[in-house]
Amino acid sequence: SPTIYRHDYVPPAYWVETVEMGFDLDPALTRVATRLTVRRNPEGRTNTLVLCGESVELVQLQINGKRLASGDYQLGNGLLQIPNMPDQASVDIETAIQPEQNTSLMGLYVSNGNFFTQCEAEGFRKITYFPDRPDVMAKYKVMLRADKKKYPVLLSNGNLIEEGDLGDGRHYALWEDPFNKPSYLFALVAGNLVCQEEKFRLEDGRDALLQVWVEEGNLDKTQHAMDSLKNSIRWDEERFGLELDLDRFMIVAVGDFNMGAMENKGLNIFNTKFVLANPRIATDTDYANIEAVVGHEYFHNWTGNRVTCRDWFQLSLKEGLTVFRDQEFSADMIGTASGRACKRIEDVRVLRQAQFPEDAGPMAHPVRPDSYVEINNFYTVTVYEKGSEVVRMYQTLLGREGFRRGMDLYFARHDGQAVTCDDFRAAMADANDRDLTQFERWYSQAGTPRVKAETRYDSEAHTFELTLSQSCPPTPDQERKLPFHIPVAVGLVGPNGHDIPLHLDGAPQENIHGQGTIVLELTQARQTFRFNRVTEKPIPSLLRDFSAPVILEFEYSDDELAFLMAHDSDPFNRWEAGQRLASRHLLALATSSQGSGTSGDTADEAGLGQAFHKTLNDTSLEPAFRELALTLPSESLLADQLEVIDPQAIHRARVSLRKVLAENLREDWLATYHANQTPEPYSPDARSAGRRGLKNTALSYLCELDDAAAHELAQEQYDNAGNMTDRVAALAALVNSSAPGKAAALEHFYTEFEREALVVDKWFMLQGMARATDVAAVRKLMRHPAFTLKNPNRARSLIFSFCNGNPAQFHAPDGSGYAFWAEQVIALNAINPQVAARLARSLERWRKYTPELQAKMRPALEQVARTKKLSKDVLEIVTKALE
Ligand code: HT7
Ligand code: ZN
Repeated sequence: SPTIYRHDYVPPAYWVETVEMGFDLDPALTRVATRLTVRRNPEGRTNTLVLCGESVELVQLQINGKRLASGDYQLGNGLLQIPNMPDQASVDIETAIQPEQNTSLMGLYVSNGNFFTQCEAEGFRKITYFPDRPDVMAKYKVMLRADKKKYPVLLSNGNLIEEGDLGDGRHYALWEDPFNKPSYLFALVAGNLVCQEEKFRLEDGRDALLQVWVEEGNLDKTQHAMDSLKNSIRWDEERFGLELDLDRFMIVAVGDFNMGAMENKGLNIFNTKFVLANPRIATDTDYANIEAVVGHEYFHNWTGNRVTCRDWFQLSLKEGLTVFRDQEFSADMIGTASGRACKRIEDVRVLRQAQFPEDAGPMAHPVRPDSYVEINNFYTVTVYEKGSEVVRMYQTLLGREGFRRGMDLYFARHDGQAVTCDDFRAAMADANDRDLTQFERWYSQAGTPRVKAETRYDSEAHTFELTLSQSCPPTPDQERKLPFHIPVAVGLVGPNGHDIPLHLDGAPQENIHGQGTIVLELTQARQTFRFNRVTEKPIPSLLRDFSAPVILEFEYSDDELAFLMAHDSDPFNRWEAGQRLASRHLLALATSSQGSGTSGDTADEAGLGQAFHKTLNDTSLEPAFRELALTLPSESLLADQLEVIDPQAIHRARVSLRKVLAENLREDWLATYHANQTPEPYSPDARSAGRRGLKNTALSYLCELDDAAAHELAQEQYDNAGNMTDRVAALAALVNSSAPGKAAALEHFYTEFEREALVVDKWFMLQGMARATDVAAVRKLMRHPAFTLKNPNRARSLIFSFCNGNPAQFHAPDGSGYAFWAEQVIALNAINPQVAARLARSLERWRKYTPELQAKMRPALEQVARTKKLSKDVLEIVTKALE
C-alpha cells in the first residue's frame, strides 16, 4: 500500500460547485444518481477530473449530457480519471452499491434494518465517484426514495424542502444544505425511528428545531442528550460568540458505529453509547461522556464544518481544537474550581495513559503527521488529546481573552474555507501581536518532551533559582528534536503551606497570573529563572494545572510530596504529588528483587498510608477530588514508567498496595462509604456523581479484604441499587472477589438487562477485565449467544477490554493471550478493518516487555502480518510494529 506524504499536497484540478444526488434505497442494491457541476481550478495543474471510488459499481457516466464510452476515461486503483475536461461541466454519475453487504460501517450501511452513512474520512467514495478530499466543498441537494413502511423516516443534511408519496408503497424526501461542505460531512439516515424534539430559542432570537432520533422503545433515554445539546448551544454562544447556523439540528443514534459520533452538517450520527441514558441503564461516567460527545460534535459545527481541513494531515486543526472546546465545556458545566480541576485530572490521565505511550512507540507521529498509509489509523490520541493540549497552550500563553481574539480572527479570516494548522497558529499570533514561530514545533515534532527542573535557594540573597532544561527522545523518522516553546506554570509554596508572592527577575509584575502562579516560557534547551524576595525556602509547584504535555522531572523528597499533597493551592498538583508518591512506591515494589509484590518498604507504606488517611478524611475536599486522589496509578500508567514491563509484577504490586491501604484504613473506608450515600431520585450532576464515585472507591478497597463483611456490603449494594452506577460498581466488586454470590449476581444482571445492548456491553466488559478472567474464560464468553464480532461495541466490550484492560491475564507467560489476539485481529480484518486495526495496536509496544514475553509476541505479530487479504489498516500497524 502506498504511503501518502503531506508535502505532496496539490490543489484539485476541478472544484465542485453543486452536488445533486438521488438515492433509491434498497438494502440489497441501492442506486445512486449524482450530478456534479464542476469548474476548473485556475491553480490546478491538469485538465483531468479525478474522482475516487471504492466498492462501487459504475453504471453510467455522462459529461454535459453525453454518455462516455469506456475509452473516454480510466478506471482503476480506486480512481476514475476523465481527461480533457472542459473548464466547466455537468457530470452525471450513476453507481450501484450493496449496503447490506457493507460490514466496514463506512459509506452507506445497514444497522438493525435502518440505513446510515459514515463518510469521514474517505467513506463518501463508497457511495459514488467523487473528488473525496476535504478541500473540495460544495452545496448538496439530496433526494431520498424508499419503501414507506420500512423506512418512514428519511433524513439528510440541512433543510427538508419537500416530501411526499411516490405510489407503489414508496415515498421521498428532498433535503437541501445551504452551506458548502466537504464530502466527508455528507450524511443520510433512513429507517423506522422516532424522535424527541424541542424548539430552542437562539441568542439572536431565532428558533431552532432540535431533534434526537432513536429506535422505538428508546424515547425514555434521550433527555440527557437533548439537555446536553441545549447546553452546548448556549455555551458556544457565550464563550465564543458562535451561533447555530441552521434552523434544524438533528442527532441520530445507531447501534453499529466505528467511533463515538460524527459531526455531519446538521445531522450528527452517534454511537448509541453516547446518546442513550436513563438511571437504570447508564452510569455517571456514561452521563458525563454523553455530555462531552454531544458537545464535541456540536462544536465541530464551527471548528471543522464552517472552517474545515485542507487535507487529512491537518486533522488536528479540527479535532485538537474541538476536544479542547469540549473539555472546557464539560469543565464549565461542573462550574466549581474543584470540579474543573477534577475534569483536568481526568483528561491528563487519559493523555498519560494513552498518548504518552503512543508517542513513545512505533506509531509515534506529530500532531500534524507527515505521512500515512491509511488515514483511519491517524484518528489517534496524539491528534485528538495531544492536539487539545497544544490548543490549550495557546490559551495558557495568551490568556483567555487573547485566545478568544485569536479565535475571532480565525473565523473572520477563514469562514467557509479549508485551511491548515499554520493558519490557526497565524490567527493566534496576529490577533495578539505575538511571534509564535517556534510554537510550530508542537505540530511537527513527535515525542513527549522531558522538562528537568533544578533549584537553588540562596537564604542570604533571598533568591530562588529555577533551572529548566528540555529534551525530547527520538521517534520514528525524527532522530533529533529542536527545543519546544513550553509554558511552565509555576508557584512557590512556603513552609506555612501558602503560595509565596512571586517577583520574577526582569519581569513586569502584571505577568503574574492569579494568585502566586506565573507562566514561565521555556524556549531554549536550558534556561534559568530567578525569583527575588524569597525569604524562606519554598517547595516549587511546577507545571501547575499541567500547563504543557511534557514529562516533568524533579527530585522531590517523599516529605515534600506529602507536603504538596496536603497544601498546594493548585489542586492538579495536589493530586499529582500523591500520584508521584504512590508511583514511586509501586514501581519500587514491582521491580524489587523478590518481585513478589507482597510487601514493600513499610516506612514508605506508612508515609503513603498517612497521606492517604489525611486525604480520605479531609472533608473540606470535594468527594470527586478525594476519589481521584485515592485511586492508585493504573497498571498501564505504571508500565509506561518502566524500562522493561513485567505486567504480572506490576499487577501484584498494585493489588498488594491496595490490600495494605484497605487493611490499614478499613474503618475510614467504611465511614466514607456510609457518609457518601446519595439520595433518590438519582441525579447525574457532578456533586452527586462525585459522592457515588468516592463511595464506590471505598467499596472496592473494602472488597480487597475479601471477607464476609465486604461481600455482604457489595451484595447489599447490588441488590438495592437504584441506579446503574451503584449496581455495576457493586457487581465489579463482587466479581473481583471470592464472594459466594458473584455467579448469581452476574446471571441476574444479564437476565435483568438482556434487552439493553449497552448494558450487555457492560456485562461483557466487566468480565473481560475481571482479575480471574483468562483467555479460556474469554473464549467461553465469545460463545455466549449475545456475543458477536460484527458489532464494534460488543467486540470492544469483550475483546478490547481483555487485551487492553486486563494486562496481567492478557500477557500470560505462556503467550496464550497473544495467540488469541492474532486470531481476533485476523477475524475482524475480514469484517471491519478499522476495528481490526485498533485491536492490532494492543501489541505495537511489544519491544518494551520482558524478553520472554517478546519472544511470544513477535510470532503473533508475524502471523498477522503474513495473513492474506490483510487490509492496509492492519498492515500499516503491524508493519510499523515489526520494523
Ligand atoms: N470526526 C469524527 C471522526 C469519525 C470517524 C473517523 C473514521 C471512521 C469513523 C468515524 N466516525 C467518526 C469523530 C469526531 O471526532 O467527532
Ligand atoms: Zn471530533
